[in-house]
Order: sequence, then structure tokens, then C-alpha cells
Amino acid sequence: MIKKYIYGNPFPTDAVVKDIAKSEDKLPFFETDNNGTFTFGLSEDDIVYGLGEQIRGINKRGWQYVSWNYDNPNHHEDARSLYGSHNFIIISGRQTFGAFFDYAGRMEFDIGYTRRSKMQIKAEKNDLIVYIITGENEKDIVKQFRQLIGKSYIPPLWAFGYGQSRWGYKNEQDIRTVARQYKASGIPLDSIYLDIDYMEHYKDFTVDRERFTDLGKLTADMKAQGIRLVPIIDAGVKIEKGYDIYEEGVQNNYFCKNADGGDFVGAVWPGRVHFPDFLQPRARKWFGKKYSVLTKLGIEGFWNDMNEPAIFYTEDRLADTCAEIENLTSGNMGIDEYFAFTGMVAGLNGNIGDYDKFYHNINGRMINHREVHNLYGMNMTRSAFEALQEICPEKRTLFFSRSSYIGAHRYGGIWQGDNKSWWSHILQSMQQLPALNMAGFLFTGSDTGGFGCDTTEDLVLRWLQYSLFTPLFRNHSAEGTRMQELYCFDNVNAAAEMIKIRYRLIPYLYSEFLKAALNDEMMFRPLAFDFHDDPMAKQVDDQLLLGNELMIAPVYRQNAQGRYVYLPEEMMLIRMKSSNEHITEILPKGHHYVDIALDELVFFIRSKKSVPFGKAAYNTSEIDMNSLDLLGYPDSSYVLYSDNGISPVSDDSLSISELRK
Ligand code: MIG
Repeated sequence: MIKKYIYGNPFPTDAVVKDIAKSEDKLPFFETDNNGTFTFGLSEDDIVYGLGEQIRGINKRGWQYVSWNYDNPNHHEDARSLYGSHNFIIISGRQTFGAFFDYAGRMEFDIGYTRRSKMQIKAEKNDLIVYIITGENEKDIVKQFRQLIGKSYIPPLWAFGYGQSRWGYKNEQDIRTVARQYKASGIPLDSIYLDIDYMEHYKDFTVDRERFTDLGKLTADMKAQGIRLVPIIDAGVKIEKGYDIYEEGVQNNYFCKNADGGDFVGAVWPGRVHFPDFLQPRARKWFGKKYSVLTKLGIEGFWNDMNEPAIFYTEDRLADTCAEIENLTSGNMGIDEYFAFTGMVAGLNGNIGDYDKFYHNINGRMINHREVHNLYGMNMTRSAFEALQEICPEKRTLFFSRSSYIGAHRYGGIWQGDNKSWWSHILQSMQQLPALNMAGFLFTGSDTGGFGCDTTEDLVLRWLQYSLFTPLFRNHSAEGTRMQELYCFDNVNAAAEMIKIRYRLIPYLYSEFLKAALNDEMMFRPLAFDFHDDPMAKQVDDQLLLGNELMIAPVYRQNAQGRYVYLPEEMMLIRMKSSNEHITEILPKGHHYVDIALDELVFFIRSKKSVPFGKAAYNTSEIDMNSLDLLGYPDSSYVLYSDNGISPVSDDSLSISELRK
């Protein structure tokens, strides 16, 4: 059952798609001061799940999180905000219920941080809607919530292939080299990503003609090899006379405004930019149509970046900072002045004060950005999604965004942002998956190999052994870091086998993805969601259930030759060093130490179940959904969901069949 409680005058976020009558009774579970604060007493055994894209464990207890979409490349243990705001939690314990705080502004979730046994949730203003969901168990609560927020986005099948990306591919030749090297190394590949360098001076919907002389031809050449190019689109529009996007935006008041009515200026990669007012339907429509500049060249997928929106600096603050620095340095700079100076400079990027400075035009009313901040990225993705449905209605376009809010899951996926080549970030990514799935984000994954910092071969291998299970499977790294294309390492063969195993698993992963999307379920779940009465299952936060048949327990420690795994029931262990051989072993319920060599993949099939396993393929186009083996327990069966992988999914396009072993 879902109950809805309205406080003050909430901004319509469009997170929810179902109309529910407002409850007149008193808000259950929480105490509220009617001033935006909601308090709940936590019992020692309560677990708090959710919050989507956030740091720390599957159980969110013991930290204070802040919903404030933020370009934060430091996913450290003490971070409070990342790129998305997903204000949905489930409290599981003496009382089990879900709560969604539908609020577009800044919100704090103190989950036993200030006081260990107290959860205090605080909206900056008392203008929000609170939904309380009760049900049979966590899975049931999630399902009801997902029905409330609408169906998740489904990308084309090719988006489940392996993708290679790097911020630093500078020209056409770099792209052709990646394709050639993958081919030469015998590693399957479905996509190569274009980062900001393909653009002319980082201007959206332009292509640098010197470095990419003919993007249409490059796209066609790549596609002939089964490789799609996926360009990035940034939120900020460069201020430059004669640049059509800039001119049209100014002319039609499509950009966010200053208090005095002028177009707001921030600085990002293109230098000084205006930010499209994605909260205005007419601006969304206008910007969305521009994607056709690239679809006309054969492009079928995009990633949207910098849409928190990220702001490196605003001119006012930069001017003030420079003046203050002059002040500080005019005399004999002491240590206090030195720290004031470094703090001011570091504080330019993403300064929360800059988000008070601009406005959105909502039906003629000027709304301060701060009040609706967390909706910006969602509406950028919505702009693209809605336009693309008109531009190419016959096929699904790949889309994923960096910033998001609940509701954005209907328009695209998200990637988990700028992680680092750190061992702990394998685990971090894994622990976010169930929380993201709860909030509707199914098409997601991490920058495999790590984005920031230098990677190592063993980290890449272990990361592949985890990421090969995630819907978005992309190797991406930052400019200036060590190259991490799979052919750069000694044991290319080990990496190649992992990718080949991914391709054999795609029929299963795609089928489970479709089930999760169409039936409003989670593809990745904590063990305790299925093994509710098992106290040990509640403790496990480095293993996940994947679909209804698998459990994954990746290695995420350097130099580890294996790991402890907890089995909540008897399972079949599958061990693979190569894509065409596997060893199986039945393990009883309980704790096990499992040896897992660096070049070896281990995963588990749940009792009495099996998964479809495709024939070897170097590209998703070669995957034959009609010729699948079942891997797993004898006398088991599997219900396969599939379609042509391209057309919008409907009852007619979907095929559901039962495979028997
Ligand atoms: O300020 O486009 O998260 O994936 O490579 C950095 C360059 C801007 C941030 C994205 C990252 C991308 C990078 N971008």
C-alpha cells in the first residue's frame, strides 16, 4: 500500500507517474516538525537500504548523506554527495517499509550519524511529498515503488556488448586504432566512445573537422565492423557569436537566467557557457532536436555529461576570489592567508553558492535553481530521449547520463561517474547496484578499470570479472592516466576470455534485464531480499543476487587468490578460465573459502536453476538467441525473455519462451 503526504507547496518533479490521493491521516513511522524534518528511531537490528548512487555499504546506516547532485570525482568514504539524488529508502527490521521523499532541492539523510540510533531526514524547505510504502517484504515494496515511478528505460541489445572509452582519443586515427587492436587481439567489441575531444572547442553538436574529417564515414566504417560510436554531449553551451546553438538559445530565452533577466554565465570545458533551461518543455524540445545533427551521421547512442550541472567557476566568484587573493598576497603572506588562499581557489569548482544565482522559467514564474537543482540532469536526458523517440521512432537509442533524479530512469541509464583505479571502487560500484535498481536505474555500470589514477593489469582483470555482469560494461579512463585498453597488458588472452564469457552470458543478462524492467523488479539484489529469514544473509555486503538464477561474489582485493563466500543455500559453483570450458562443483549452504586465480571467473548458480549460455560471439549481432545451452542443475528450466534488440519493446515485440535442461 502506498500513502502520500503533502507538505507545503512542492515543486512537481515528475518522479511519479501514478496519481494517488493524498492521505489525511497522520504520517506513520516518522515524527515530523512540519518544518522539513522527519525523524525515525532506529533499532539496533534495523537495516536501511537505498539512496541509489551514494557511497558506503548496502546498509546505509552510520553516515550522513546529502542529496545534492554534484560533480564529485572523489568517491571517498567521507563523500556526502555524488551525481544523482535518489531519495528512496527501505527500513527493514522490526517494522519494514519504504519511504520516498520527493523533493527537488537539497536534502540531508542522517542515518545514525549524529546519533547512532536516530535517523533524521531534512529537506531544506518544507515543500515536499512523502510517500510511505508498506508491503509483504522488501521486494514487494520495491515493486510497488517502481510501479509508482514508471517503467525503466530499455537500451538496444548492442548496448550490452563491451565498450571501450577513454578521455583522450584525440582524432579519427585513435578511434581506428582501438578498433584494429581489439580485432587483432580477438576481443569482442560493440562500441567505442567519443569523449569531448571530437567536438570543435567543446561545442555541443559540432564535430572538429581537422581531427575528425568525416564522422559520418568513420561511423559507417566502424558499424561495418559491428562497432557503434557513442559521442558525449555536455550540458553547457559555449558562448560564441555565430554558433547556432548559442544564438538560438539567446534569441528564444532557452537558457537559465540571472536575477536581472540576462543569461546566466558559468565556465566549463568550452569556457564561458550558458545552461539550457531543461526544466522548460520548449527548451527541452529545442535541445533534443539537435541530437539529430549526430543521428544523421549514423550515431545511435549518446552519453550526457556535466549535467549536475557542473560549474568550474562563475565570473563573479572568480573576480571576487582574484581580488581577495590580491589582498592576501599584497602584504607578507602568512600561513593563515596561505590556507585562506588555497581554500578559496579549491572552492571555486561546484560552489554551492553559485547555484543560487540562476533561475528557471516555469510557466512564466522564475524559480531559483537551488530549489530544483536535483532535476537538471534528469531533464537533460529527458530532452534527448523524447526528441529521439520522434527522430528515430523505429529503434531504441542508447542513452546514459551522469546526473539523475528518480524519474530519469524512464529516459536513460546512468553510469556511476568518475571513480578511481582503486580496489575499493570495485566494491563501491557493486554496493550501489541494488540501491540504484530500487530507484529504477537498471542500465548502469562503473568505469571498468577505474577512471582517475593509474590502473594495473590485475585490477583490470578483477574489475572485468565483476563488470562483465553489469548491463553497462564500459572500460573508461581519464586523460593523463595509464592506458587501460585490454590489449595494453601482458595477459591479453585472460582479458579476452573474460569478454568472451560476457558475450556468452548476454542472452541471460539481457533476458533478466528485460524481466526487471518490464516487471518492475530488481536485477541485482542483496542476499537478504531473497533469504529473508537468514540472519547471515543480512550481513553479506560483497555478494549480490543477479536475476533469479545467479549469485556473484567477485574478488576485489589486490593479490588475493580467492575469497570467502557465503552461500544462503546450496549452489553450483561455475569456474571458467576460458569461454569454452567450465568446471562445476556443488557447494552446500554455509561459509566457504573459494580459490579464484587472477585469470579465472567464478560465479554461482542457485539451487535447481540454470542459465542460458550463448555460442561464442565477437559482437552482439552474432548472438543467436535460438541456439542456447542451459548451464546449471539437471532437470531445471529457464524462462527466456528476448526480442529483436532494436525496436521499442511492446507486448508484440517480446518473446517469452521456456527452455528445459
Ligand atoms: O570534467 O569529458 O565523468 O567520464 O571523461 C571532466 C571528460 C569531464 C567527466 C566525465 C568523464 C569524462 C570527462 N568529464
